[in-house]
Amino acid sequence: MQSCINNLIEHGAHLFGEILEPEPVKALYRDMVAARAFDASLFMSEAEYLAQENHFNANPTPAFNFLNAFEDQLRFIEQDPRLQTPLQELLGEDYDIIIKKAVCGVPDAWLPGWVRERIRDVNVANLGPYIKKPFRDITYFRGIDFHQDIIDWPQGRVEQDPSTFLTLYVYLHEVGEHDSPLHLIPGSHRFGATLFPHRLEAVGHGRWRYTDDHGNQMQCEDQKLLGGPGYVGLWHNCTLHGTRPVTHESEQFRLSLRYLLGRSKNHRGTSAIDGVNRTLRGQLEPQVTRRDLNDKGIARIRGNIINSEK
Ligand SMILES: O=C(O)CCC(=O)C(=O)O
Ligand SMILES: [Fe+2]
Repeated sequence: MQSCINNLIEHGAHLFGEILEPEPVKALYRDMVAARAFDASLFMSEAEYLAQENHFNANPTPAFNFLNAFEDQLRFIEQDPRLQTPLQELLGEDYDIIIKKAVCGVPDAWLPGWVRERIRDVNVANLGPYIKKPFRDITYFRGIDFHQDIIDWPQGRVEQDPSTFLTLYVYLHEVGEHDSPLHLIPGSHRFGATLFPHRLEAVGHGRWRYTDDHGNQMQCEDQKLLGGPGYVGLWHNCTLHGTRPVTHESEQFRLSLRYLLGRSKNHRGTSAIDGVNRTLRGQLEPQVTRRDLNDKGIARIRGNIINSEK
């Protein structure tokens, strides 16, 4: 447990590795895959897409959520003491699941031509706005540029304190190089929250120069999270991470679990996350987190840093 807290302080992440029992993870994966047609039929027609007012509300919520049908099968993960114990230490015994969702990495072969054209070079290729409404209870990505998970939580969105939020990611099947694995930048949390798109310059293979909003710089390296069913990673909400799209060499789409955990608003006193946060310099309660969207939630800044590696 101490190693989990120390790793969050040192690296902004703790990688549990393949700690979950593979059999129930594989069964969950099989059942999830069987519950939906994961293919091109998820997408709207272009006419339907154009009839939408804006790009908001294209993500799962606690109530409208594919995972709600799998509550029983998720319990062994959520109640695993090797996860619960450090999380309780970090966030308090009564920590909240702010949101849990299934995340799907979409292969190119599913994309209608008109969608491909529209998302070319968009750095947050959240495909939600292109997906038929009933299927938006999963988040669909075609890679997402380096970001901090605090991006979704500028001040005032929720009752809980977003500076306590941690992301827990679970792989449900083998995730290799070509399957859109997470790329994490250890140490990047130390600048606290910075504005998206982040100032990251490729300086070599997997190496980056990261500049915060005040001109401070650090050299860092990204780390690919490769692993099989039951692999778990946990990261701070200021740790930079992203994904590249599923490649043509991949034989599958990626389906993973993503939990956002936070300290409950009723929690009294402090918990270990406060100690982690005290070691960081920079903003932990940003008022603004991004400058890439217009007032309809549509990308106005293009370009994609994670795909620019030298
Ligand atoms: O699964 C992905 O492609 C990226 C997921 C991610 O970073 C997130 O859900 O915050
Ligand atoms: Fe993320």
